[in-house]
Amino acid sequence: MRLELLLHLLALGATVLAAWTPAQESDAAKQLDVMAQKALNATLALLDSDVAAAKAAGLTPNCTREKLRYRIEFGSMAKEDRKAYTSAVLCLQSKPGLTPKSVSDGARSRFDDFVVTHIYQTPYVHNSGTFLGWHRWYLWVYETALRSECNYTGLIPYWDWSKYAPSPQTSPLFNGDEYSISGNGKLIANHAGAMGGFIPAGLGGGCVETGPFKNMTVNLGPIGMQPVGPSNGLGYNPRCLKRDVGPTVATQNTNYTSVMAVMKMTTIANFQDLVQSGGAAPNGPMGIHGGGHYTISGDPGGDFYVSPGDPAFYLHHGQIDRLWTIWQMQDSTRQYAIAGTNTMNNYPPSANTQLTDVMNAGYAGGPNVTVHDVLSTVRGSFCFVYSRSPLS
Ligand SMILES: *[C@@H]1O[C@H](CO)[C@@H](O)[C@H](O)[C@H]1NC(C)=O
Ligand SMILES: *[C@@H]1O[C@H](CO)[C@@H](O)[C@H](O)[C@H]1NC(C)=O
Ligand SMILES: *[C@@H]1O[C@H](CO)[C@@H](O)[C@H](O)[C@H]1NC(C)=O
Ligand SMILES: *[C@@H]1O[C@H](CO)[C@@H](O)[C@H](O)[C@H]1NC(C)=O
Ligand SMILES: *[C@@H]1O[C@H](CO)[C@@H](O)[C@H](O)[C@H]1NC(C)=O
Ligand SMILES: *[C@@H]1O[C@H](CO)[C@@H](O)[C@H](O)[C@H]1NC(C)=O
Ligand SMILES: [Cu+2]
Repeated sequence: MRLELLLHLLALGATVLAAWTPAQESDAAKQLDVMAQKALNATLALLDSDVAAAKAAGLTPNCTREKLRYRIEFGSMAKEDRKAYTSAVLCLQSKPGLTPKSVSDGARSRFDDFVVTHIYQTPYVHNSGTFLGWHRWYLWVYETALRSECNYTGLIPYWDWSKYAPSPQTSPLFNGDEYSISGNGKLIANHAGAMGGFIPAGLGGGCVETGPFKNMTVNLGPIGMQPVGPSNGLGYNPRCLKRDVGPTVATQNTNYTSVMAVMKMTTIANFQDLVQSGGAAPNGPMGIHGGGHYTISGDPGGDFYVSPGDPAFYLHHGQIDRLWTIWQMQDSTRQYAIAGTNTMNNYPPSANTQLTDVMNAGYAGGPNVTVHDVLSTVRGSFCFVYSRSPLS
């Protein structure tokens, strides 16, 4: 995919971007808030009608207003709640994994089970018809593991990239205090950015030495970066967590203007394409998805396959999922809309994704689910909505 991204960047290189001012940023932020409010209202209305229909049929509804839970923006969570979240992730990293040695002999923990699953499924769940749905399911299985195996009582938080785009390294996520998800990597002077310098460098590049994950060992990979780890990246390769957080990628690819350009798409095909790549101006060539990933960068954060090995992954994908939810709830025809095929960029050529196609999260856990099962956050196994703060 490295070559594909390169070709994509070259194709878009000639695109002349308009000069966007901070005023446009605040306009875009307001538009997004209105969309989010509309989505929340529509979700609650859907929930109410489902509950009424279940009761009328003599059934017990799975999700109700009383059971509904909120995934909250990380910086808006109380400090002790942020700490409870990272403590639960550390717990998952300390528990023995379920992945057989034959599947990955490098996995060492329950946390690593998730990394292995992502490695195996990468060619099917990116630039494909299951990108959004599979990652929603994967996050939910992770959240469920934190709750059922590590006594976590909250939900996974999300990272509102745009809010912190001018300075992600000092945001509540990456400032390195005990309530963060650990700080930036140690600054390496004159280091190159990701993809051999193709991606602009951030303000770190070295090992993470502050915050809850400062002692964390990364066991798997690399795969999408050089040098590839033993057993094609599935072997044991203990090393420090590296990050290269900085404002360059964030301001150019994940600001409110970039996000709103995506949110204005009217078909699921255009929406998921623009999330994952430039597609059209004014969004940057790597898309808001690549933008969040390359704002973290480093190892394994900048690795297409192994990126869930950085705990920041799950907050980034929480925001992707949140934006999809908001987009879905603007119009009832979007709820069950899917597009795309079952392989990355349809290579090798594959069938169109169907609502009845089955997905799973491998040894990370959870049952098999259909694509249809994951298209509403208040149906099936789910009962959550995204919210800026604990109160709204
Ligand atoms: C959402 O619902 C609230 C409360 O019913 C209402 O005040 C608000 O105008 C609605 N917002 C949108 C964008 O529909
Ligand atoms: C979770 O709580 C139960 C009951 O209090 C306790 O037995 C168990 O050790 C806790 N597990 C973890 C991982 O803290
Ligand atoms: C990191 O490991 C050192 C040495 O084992 C220990 O003293 C320290 O408390 C650990 N820090 C964190 C944040 O876990
Ligand atoms: C926001 O991102 C767009 C690309 O999506 C870029 O052209 C613009 O300069 C950015 N705005 C700010 C204020 O950084
Ligand atoms: C999921 O389906 C596969 C076949 O596609 C099967 O091998 C596996 O056992 C199923 N897993 C669960 C948890 O039901
Ligand atoms: C509750 O969820 C289960 C599993 O997803 C499903 O089979 C069942 O139909 C749901 N019940 C209602 C009332 O929606
Ligand atoms: Cu992924």
